[in-house]
Amino acid sequence: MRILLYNPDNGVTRNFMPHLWMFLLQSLTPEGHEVVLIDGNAQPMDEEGIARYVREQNIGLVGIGAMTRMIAKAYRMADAVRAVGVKVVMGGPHVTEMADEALGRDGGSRHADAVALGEADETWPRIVEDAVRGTLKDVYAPVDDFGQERKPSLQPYPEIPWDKIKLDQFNLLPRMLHPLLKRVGAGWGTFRIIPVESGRGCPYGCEFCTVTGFFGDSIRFRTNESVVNELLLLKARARDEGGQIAVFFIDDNFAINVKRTKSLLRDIIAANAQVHWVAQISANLLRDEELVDLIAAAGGKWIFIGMESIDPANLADVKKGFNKPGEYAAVLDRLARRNVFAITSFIFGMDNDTPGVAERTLKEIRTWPPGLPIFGLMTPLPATPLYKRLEAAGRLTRPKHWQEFIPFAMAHTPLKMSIDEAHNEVRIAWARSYSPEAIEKAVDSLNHKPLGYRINILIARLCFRGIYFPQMGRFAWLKSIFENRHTIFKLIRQGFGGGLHAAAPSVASQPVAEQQN
Ligand code: B12
Ligand code: SF4
Repeated sequence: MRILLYNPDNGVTRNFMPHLWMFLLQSLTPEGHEVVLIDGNAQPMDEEGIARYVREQNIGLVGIGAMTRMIAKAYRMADAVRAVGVKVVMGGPHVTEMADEALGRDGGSRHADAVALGEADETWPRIVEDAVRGTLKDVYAPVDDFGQERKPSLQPYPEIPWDKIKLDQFNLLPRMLHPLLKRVGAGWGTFRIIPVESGRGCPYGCEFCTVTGFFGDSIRFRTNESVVNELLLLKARARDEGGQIAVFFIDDNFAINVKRTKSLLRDIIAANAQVHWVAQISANLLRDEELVDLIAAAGGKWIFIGMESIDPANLADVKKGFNKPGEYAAVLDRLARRNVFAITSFIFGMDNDTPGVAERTLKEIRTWPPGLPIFGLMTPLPATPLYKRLEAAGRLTRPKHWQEFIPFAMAHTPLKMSIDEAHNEVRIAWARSYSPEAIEKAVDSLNHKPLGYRINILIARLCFRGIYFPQMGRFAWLKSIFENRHTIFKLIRQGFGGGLHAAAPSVASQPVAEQQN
């Protein structure tokens, strides 16, 4: 059977990396079937397009995975596939919580023939076999023989054949940057960010988050060896094709067990398996100097930190009191001293937020080393404790907000400001953080570092700007490049002035050096 795994786009932002679930399920598909992957972020497709594809390519089963944010599109695509008589199975965090919605048991129309609840590593092979036999069930739950929920072990972990998978659609380098990047060194034909997981689960249970409910509060890890081998495979691929590969460790808290993280990082270093990587780590775990030393030595370049708020009352409200705003600056300095920078994520519209929260937050951020701040709005995702609390209090203004996804729009009223005020705060935060002046300042603040770091932060800022300001088309990109021309020309002048080759390997250039070893 030919199986299509499809991940919809949200129509607003482009994901910068493919989704791991597709590669994982592809690797877990029983032999004898062919699996095709389409990520709507890289290959945009509409309902007509998917129906045609399924017919022309003789697809026998379509698997669709989606976050809440893309679920409306996912349902429309599923409907189009079912309309041509092909079965659809859906999985992922949204339908796990809203299986009745997907199956049309809540009074709405049916979108999926089957739903895979939770982690599907062990149920997927069964789903495929049932689909072949024509005996698909409505619901597949990860349970043992006694009906008890079973979380798949990550030992063993399937080998994802990164050396063979076609990744053309995920090259992130715009052509217009080629002349500048060529100056950085050979090996810049492609640049891809690949998702890798080293463990699953998070015990913290923050109120707005689905992770503890979905993956559980006990953490399961892959073996160090399996992670190291995956990195070596990716590194070899980048070398063979004269390109760059960076890794996003998608673990929700990569250092949740510090002892184990240190041992993994030591093994990565010992195997010379360093690639540049990003990981999510909560601020409280970054107090450990030795951990940060190892992060830097093992290739860590960007750490995503869910700071959420600079207000301890807000943090306590959402059960994230382990975040201590008083130590944010020290944590970021500790990282920056090792040339590791942070993606700092904030949520506005929390219950203790008042108008002016954006500028108050930005004032703090301006005292930190340059990084990539991102701002979102408090969103009640289905089945989270936050959703339940707001629903019980009658505060949800759009209880089924996912049925009509609007980016950066609240679905409940915060306590101390209006919805419009919250929207305005997010707009201010993005506009002031990603204005050409702010970008120039961030780039200039790294003047004492090698040029590669400055190029890196410029490109990253231009890309991150697109999370809020529509930047999907060529024209939008050209406009953004025009607005930032001073900073871009400054770097080009420095690059062609010879400064670049004198520079030590940097965020941007180091993998080239490593990969040529
Ligand atoms: C990496 C990641 C991202 C990446 C993008 C996704 C990518 N390209 O990988 C980035 C950083 C860009 C991102 C952004 C956002 N993310 Co995010 N992200 C994650 C993260 C950390 C890992 C995803 C992952 O690969 N997991 C590992 C795989 C193996 O698990 P999985 O995807 O769930 O797949 C398993 C099952 O669900 C199932 N399955 C999944 N799909 C399918 C399909 C079929 C057919 C079947 C049978 C089974 C199946 O089988 C898989 C194997 O067991 C998750 C948290 C988490 N731990 O999952 C959050 C998570 C998915 N993100 C979330 C959110 C909210 C967001 C944002 C909206 C945040 C924000 N406020 O801006 C944005 C939106 C992005 C967008 N473009 O629309 C939520 C989604 C909750 C929800 N109900 O939708 C999660 C769960 C985290 C959370 N805090 O709750 N994210
Ligand atoms: S927000 Fe992060 S730390 Fe909190 S429960 Fe979710 S994954 Fe864990």
